Amino acid sequence: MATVTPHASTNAPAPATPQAAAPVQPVETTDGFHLVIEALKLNGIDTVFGLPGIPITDLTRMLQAEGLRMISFRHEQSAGYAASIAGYLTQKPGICLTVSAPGFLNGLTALAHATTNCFPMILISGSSEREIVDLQQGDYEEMDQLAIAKPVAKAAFRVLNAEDIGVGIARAIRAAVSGRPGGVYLDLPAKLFAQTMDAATGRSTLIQVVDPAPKQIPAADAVARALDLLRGAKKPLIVLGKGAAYAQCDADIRQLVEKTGIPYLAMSMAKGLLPDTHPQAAGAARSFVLPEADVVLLIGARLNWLLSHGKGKTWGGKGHKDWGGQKFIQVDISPQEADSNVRIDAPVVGDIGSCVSAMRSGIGSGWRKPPAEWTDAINERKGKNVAKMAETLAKDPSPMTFHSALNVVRDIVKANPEAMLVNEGANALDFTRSIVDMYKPRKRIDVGTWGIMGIGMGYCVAAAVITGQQVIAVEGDSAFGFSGMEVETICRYGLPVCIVVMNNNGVYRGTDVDPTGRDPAPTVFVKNARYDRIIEAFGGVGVNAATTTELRRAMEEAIRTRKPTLINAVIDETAGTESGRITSLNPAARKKA
Ligand code: ADP
Ligand code: TPW
Ligand code: MG
Repeated sequence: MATVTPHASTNAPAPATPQAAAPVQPVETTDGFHLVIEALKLNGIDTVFGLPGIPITDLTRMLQAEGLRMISFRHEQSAGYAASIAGYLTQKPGICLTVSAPGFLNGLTALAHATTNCFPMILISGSSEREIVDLQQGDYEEMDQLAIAKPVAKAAFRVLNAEDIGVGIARAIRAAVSGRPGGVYLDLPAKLFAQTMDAATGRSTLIQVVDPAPKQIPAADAVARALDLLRGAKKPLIVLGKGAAYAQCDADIRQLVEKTGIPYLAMSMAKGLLPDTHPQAAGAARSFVLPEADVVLLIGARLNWLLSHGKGKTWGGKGHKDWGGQKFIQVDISPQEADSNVRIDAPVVGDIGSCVSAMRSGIGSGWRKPPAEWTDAINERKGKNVAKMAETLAKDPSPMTFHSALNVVRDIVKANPEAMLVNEGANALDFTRSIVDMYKPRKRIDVGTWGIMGIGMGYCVAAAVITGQQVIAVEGDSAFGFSGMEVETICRYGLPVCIVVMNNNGVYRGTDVDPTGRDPAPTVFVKNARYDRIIEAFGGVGVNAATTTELRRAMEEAIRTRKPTLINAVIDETAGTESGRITSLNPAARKKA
């Protein structure tokens, strides 16, 4: 516990820096600042993502002085996204620290994103004087932040007294990581930081959370019901979602898949949980297996829009809302997830590690692999689709297309399977997901459940800081723009990040025109922009790549040197499609349908 000089009153402004106040007759006292830091440390939190300002500037300095990593961003949204993905990668809550009202609001999108994606994260924001805020007397950055955070957070807490900091942080940690993980808001009013107390008393108020994410063992009859269903299947299919990747029980999942011999689909961020080149991978035959399968085992994947809500034509239903006739088994930690879209015949509620290992033991040794008719049919489709794709990838047109550029990225990722891949955009996202194979778990991080733009650079920073691995980001030119200023952050911390901007001059395509001839069309950007020059302003390496040879050389060099690099990949502006793969979700397309 740090020793600080006592302040005249709890309202006294904090010293500008921890060093600034000369310790006159040090007394063993502590304050709100140090209690927050000690509580985080006590719970194994070693990194904070944020942006300084009143009232948390000194907290950011002290965090650093006390040995935590304080990663300082240019916009709170990026810091928040970084915290959310750090939570996903580590199973510990990612911490985002912001100032009051506007800083808090900038971080709020990421908090909502964490909750939506089931990532554990804590947004800690400083706030203004409660007495003034609640009477709406116009305080500096006045806002009732707790009330605003509640609807988008899994839980929200406020601490008013320094002796409650330990409880506040313990509750925030438990709420973030237990059960279905999510985003938690922790409101720390400015007054709290300067409150002092006797250090020994302060220490005794802190809580080291025991077993923050307790195992949840599935009921034996639920497991038996699921296995009975699976055993009777003629055309079984496993769908792995990012919950399965989050759970970090990779060997168990692999054994379950391989022991049963059931073909599987990996959702975007579950790619690499088993290598995409695995013989049971059915991704290349997705549109065949979804409508054909008779029993589907979902592991950590929700039947939301990304899986067409488990019904409609994708699943073999007659109309767009019709059930396709398949039975579902759903493994999930949330007991409320089952039946959210279609009937779940066998819910298995528990943590994925426990559920998968119970199922694995339950299948025993006499398990019959799925009928060859089913697996052969899948392999035939796969073979055809892979051959067709190989043909397209082998072309090397000028200018580059998404395919020819991504063929390079595909090779580079294959040669560097430990690298983290960050991905956002529309075409830049969809083509990367289908073209670039992943080989290891939790290496692909992307737009997630919302298909959100703006996660890019925040994810790059977190991925590099947390894993220490090379990061490769494949970014649409529009997507990149949402967080582009964070290339300064990447350069400042000297992170091994190679950003490839797939520059097709706009959102989806660069070809739209304003029918009146007055303005640029809403979807287009400055033609032939040189994104590579942005990073040069901060001492990073910028490369303009007009050919696949230039792109390959630049990526190889970035990985060899581990220097922050931004490659402007010049892509044919006519190559993309509207909304990438989700054109059908546009209202106009629906009207036509
Ligand atoms: P995807 O987008 O990859 O399909 P989703 O985000 O829709 O994945 O689904 C993830 C699911 O995983 C959520 O329903 C969540 O409750 C569940 N989940 C997350 N962590 C665990 C865990 N440790 N054990 C069990 N289920 C989990
Ligand atoms: C926060 C809507 C979805 S995809 C996209 C936007 C604006 C950009 C697509 O252009 P990009 O990719 O990145 O150049 P490409 O390869 O197709 O040209 N605001 C937020 N999130 C979303 N999803 C949008 C807007 C959108
Ligand atoms: Mg674009």
